[in-house]
Amino acid sequence: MNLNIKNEKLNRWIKEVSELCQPDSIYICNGSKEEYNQMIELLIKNGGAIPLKKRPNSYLFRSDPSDVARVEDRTFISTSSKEEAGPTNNWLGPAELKKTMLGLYKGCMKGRTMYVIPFSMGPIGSPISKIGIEISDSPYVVVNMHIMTRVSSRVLELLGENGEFIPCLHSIGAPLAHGQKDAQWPCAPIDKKYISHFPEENLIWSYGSGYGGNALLGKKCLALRIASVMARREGWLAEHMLILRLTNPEGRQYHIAAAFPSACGKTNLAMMMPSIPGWKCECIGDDIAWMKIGADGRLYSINPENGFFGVAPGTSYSTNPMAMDTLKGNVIFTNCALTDDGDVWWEGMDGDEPVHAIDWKGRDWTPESVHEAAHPNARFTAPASQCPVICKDWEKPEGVPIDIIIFGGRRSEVVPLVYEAYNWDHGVFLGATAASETTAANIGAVGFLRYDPFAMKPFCGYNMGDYFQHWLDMGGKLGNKAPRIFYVNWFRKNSDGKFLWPGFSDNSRVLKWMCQRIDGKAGAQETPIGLVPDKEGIDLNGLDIPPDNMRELMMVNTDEWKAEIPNIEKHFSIFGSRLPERLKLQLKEFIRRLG
Ligand code: TSX
Ligand code: MN
Repeated sequence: MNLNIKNEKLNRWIKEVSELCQPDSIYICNGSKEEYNQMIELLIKNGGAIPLKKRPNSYLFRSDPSDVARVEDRTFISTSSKEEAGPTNNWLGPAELKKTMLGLYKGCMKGRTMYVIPFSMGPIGSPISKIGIEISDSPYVVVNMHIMTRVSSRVLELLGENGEFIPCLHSIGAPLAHGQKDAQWPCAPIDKKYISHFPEENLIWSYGSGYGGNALLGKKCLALRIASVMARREGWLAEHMLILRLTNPEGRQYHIAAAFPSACGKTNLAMMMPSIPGWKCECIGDDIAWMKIGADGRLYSINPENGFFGVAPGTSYSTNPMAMDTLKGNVIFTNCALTDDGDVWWEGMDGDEPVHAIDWKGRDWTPESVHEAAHPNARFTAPASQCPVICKDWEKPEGVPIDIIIFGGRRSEVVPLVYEAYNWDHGVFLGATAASETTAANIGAVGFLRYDPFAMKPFCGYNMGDYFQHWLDMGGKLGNKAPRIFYVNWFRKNSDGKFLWPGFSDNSRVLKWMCQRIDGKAGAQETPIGLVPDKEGIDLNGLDIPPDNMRELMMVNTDEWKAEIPNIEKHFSIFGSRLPERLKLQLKEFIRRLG
């Protein structure tokens, strides 16, 4: 077997995996358009891809009903000691986990082609980028990786003979016997699914699922879980953050990175169109930020991804027009509904519901149906380059300098629209205590407060206590060049249960206040929780919002915050001795300020 690959480690790994998984054939991907089209043709013939008449070069897939989301219960951080994985991760020892998974991988690609996918997270050749090689038996994974990462033979060239890469092994876990008819979405049952990370050897093993973050291993597995460990080792940050550039009417640019738990509208904010005249917003990324300290001592960020893997339901011209325009062609849709005229549809799209559609399970659907037409976690995979407001500098190898870091969550009560941290350590405290109320988009009970520190709970590849310490250490290195840290809540409600803040485009007013804070042009009031805008702080020009609403939005009720303290203490207690002293001090000072 001569695959014409110069990298010895890669050759050895391909040989090892093919002997283990026993595929019928091996194909090395080059990332070309022709390859994409060939793969799509194959998927139309055998893989359930439905071409969409209404959108050029766009296809709909329907997953198995058991394989519709990331599987956090089946996600493992496999370090030598459980302590290293920490209290927020599932842990299994490497020896045990590898033994189990080797058993599953044995012969798992029989009857299938094994694809070798060389990809770069970040612009190819950027000093912040990392190279991964995904081996997968799913052509659906290949086409999605083409959009979400930079798949290219140039990656293999860059690797050379001795270059380092992150091996990402993926199988759907559904070997085919001779003559056996393939399923439309082959995958393994839930108890056989494993999404495993071996951070001590920069290794990812995924088995049994073909969906999203379980299978497109460059995203959550590499760019967050493995990268977070590398980032601590190497002194940088791998974060679950959107990145945007805001430009004021004078042309001054501000770069913002923001972390929110799921169902808070991260993609909507990343592509937001400001409602205040003269301000411009451009998207750099909607999900992941890799941030390194540059030669000038500032924090520079790249988006390691090449596309958007966004939740479709709720996306519309009113919530996110720039996303809608991104989706006009060259898109893969998964688990959306199919309309009679050959387009996709989902709940929350603009206009009238279709009178008839085919739902995500392939059944007839009408507005009278009791089931949803699209799965709530239905997705689009679209090239970032197609976003009308993609920033011209989004692929700059050195990244953009971050001025502002935002944390946030969905809280119907207690938390004001916006406040600023007193200093870096206080900002880390805000990130570490970020919490959100669950919605129908989450699993489990609705309206229940869930702590999701830095929006990284499902994505931190090591002990989260150590992760907090790493953030504190980064503050020390950044000194007075550190970005300023803010906390936002777009979701506060009045006593009638109505949202107090219009959100969406009007969030630009909140971002403007942050920019003016940076420039020393906006005042703030000291409160026990942090710095809140002055009465005239937020630009409300052209917005019809009653002064009483603004008062309610900004209100800091000391008694309500005192009631949060036991929850924060309980949340912190799980980190035991790994909880940094500096965070304990922040909690103590917060309690003191509350009086
Ligand atoms: O994404 C949201 N953002 C950020 C936008 C840049 N959403 C959607 C969240 C689900 C993913 C929001 N929902 C936001 C928001 O700022 N705010 C709200 C709550 C809200 C919803 C509707 C209205 C106002 C607030 N107004 C009307 O329905 C007219
Ligand atoms: Mn995400």
